[in-house]
Amino acid sequence: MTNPFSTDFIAAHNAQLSGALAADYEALATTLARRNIDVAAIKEKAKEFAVAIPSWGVGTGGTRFARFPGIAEPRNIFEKLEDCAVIHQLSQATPTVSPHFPWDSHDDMLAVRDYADSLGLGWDAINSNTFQDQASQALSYRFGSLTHTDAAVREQAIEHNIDCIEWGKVLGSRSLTVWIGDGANFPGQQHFSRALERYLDSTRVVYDALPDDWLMFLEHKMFEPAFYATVIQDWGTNILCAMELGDKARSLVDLGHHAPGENIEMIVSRLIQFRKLAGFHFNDSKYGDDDLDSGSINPYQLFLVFNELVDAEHNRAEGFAPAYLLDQSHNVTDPIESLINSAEEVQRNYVRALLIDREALYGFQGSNDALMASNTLKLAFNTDVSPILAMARMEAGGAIDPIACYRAGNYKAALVDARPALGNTGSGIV
Ligand code: PSV
Ligand code: MN
Repeated sequence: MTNPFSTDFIAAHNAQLSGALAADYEALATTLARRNIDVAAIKEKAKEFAVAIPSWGVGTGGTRFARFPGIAEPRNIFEKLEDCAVIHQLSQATPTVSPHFPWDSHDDMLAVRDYADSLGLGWDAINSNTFQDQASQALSYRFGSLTHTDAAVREQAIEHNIDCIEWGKVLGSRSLTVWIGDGANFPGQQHFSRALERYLDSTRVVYDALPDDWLMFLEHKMFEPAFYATVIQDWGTNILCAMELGDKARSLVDLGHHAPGENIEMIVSRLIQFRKLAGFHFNDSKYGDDDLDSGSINPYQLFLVFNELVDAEHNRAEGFAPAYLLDQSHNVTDPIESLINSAEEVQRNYVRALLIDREALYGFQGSNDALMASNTLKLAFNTDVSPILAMARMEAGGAIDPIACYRAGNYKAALVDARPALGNTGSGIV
């Protein structure tokens, strides 16, 4: 592996920027002190923040029409881990990887775990995939998987999820995320309640196979690949299923899986209130499940989501420990750069939400001062917390300017020969 990002390399890069950073950080500390906020305490919280990298996110994504691969794409789980390690080294915000099976399958999962260990990476939620057919599989998921009308197809999908749990045990994961593409493309095609009953019957078997200390994350999505109706279409169906299954089942919120304009932060609040929030697949969207970089389209929405999360932290909501994961598709950027940027954007909105004067907000809510309640949020959102993020990163061993440092390392250019093109330029999801 060619990894130019040694501690010395990063430190030398930081040396050019640390003087300006110290000045910016001090100026921000003064501003925040006037608001009774201790910048050092916020910086420590920033250091504790982590978001998992989706293994599928380090390859170039594609739309239904085309894929334009970048150079030196990772070709297997080992190379994906190498790219994830670079992202974490520079950002110091992404210590874990969320793998997707069978995309990341390998004969020797112990070797995969050892390799991640050697790179300083851990594991987050395992993802199953019964939304595509694999060359080796006996029965097709064309008309569904866990909800298929044919019991044999359902059994095959259940088995795959149980295999995922086994692989996850080897890696040291503690959660399984289940997203299915099952649904209908035509009105009348599917009996809604029978399909949902089949889903519950299938997921109950998977749920029962979970180790005691594991959680099952159910993921909803209102459309695609089924364009008329999906079986687990929204957070309502999701939480009903999670309640049916039991304590270990929670609802995962992928920001792109809702109707345009939906109040996602309110969904988050409801899931927290009923102790059913699994966590997030962070990304951004303009029209649908666009899987764009986090914070690139609607950063205020991301901030409002974190307002709810920090509120729960503040009030010490029982059992509150959501999983933070990215789930993006990078079509025109180097995925490493997009993931570094996105991790920072998610962290940025967490830190901004920490700046909200919560007691003042509760006061304005109580006195129905709508304008000042909104302004209280805006004051935090409009604060440029970049110096806190950069200082936290530098102190943790990361780069003050991770994108500039990454570009200075010429990482991908140096890997072109070692990682020849896959030749897959067709359409396709990741
Ligand atoms: C589906 O659109 C999804 O959001 C699910 O999380 C999948 O596992 C992921 O994308 C990867 O394609
Ligand atoms: Mn997702």
